Amino acid sequence: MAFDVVRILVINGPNLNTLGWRQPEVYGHETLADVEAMCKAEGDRLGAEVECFQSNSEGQIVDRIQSARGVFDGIALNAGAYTHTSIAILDALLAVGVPAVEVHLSNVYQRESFRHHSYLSKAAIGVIAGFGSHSYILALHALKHRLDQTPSAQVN
Ligand code: DHK
Repeated sequence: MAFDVVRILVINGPNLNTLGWRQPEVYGHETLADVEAMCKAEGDRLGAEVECFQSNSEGQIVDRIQSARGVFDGIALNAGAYTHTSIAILDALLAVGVPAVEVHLSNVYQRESFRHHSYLSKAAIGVIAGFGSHSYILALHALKHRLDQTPSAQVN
């Protein structure tokens, strides 16, 4: 679906509301509000309207992904620990067909082995991990680039 202004939904999952004080050596010192403000500012630079959503609840994340259909052109998703467990979020991404980039602050491949598998990568156009809050900025650029190449990227 093509829009004059590209609309990107940034979704953060469980425990990402604790950014700033949660394991700062892993996740950095910026708060979720800082990250969301960075995403909106980068969206302005890119000519993209960025909306942000966070939930600790798997069902609410599924609901938000479903409601993106026909409204958003792209999704940047850090599903937190649900990345490694949630077939429901995978199914929601596959159902809506909105191009999604999987985002992680940390380099999950340097961490515990249970973080090495993602259920969501199958539905993502790409994965960005390990750049701290800059991972989100890279995801916005990747989505904008993809959407500029294929304005009708939504597939169903
Ligand atoms: C965030 C989480 O909350 C973890 O459960 C993931 C991810 C990694 C991140 O790096 O942003 O394993």
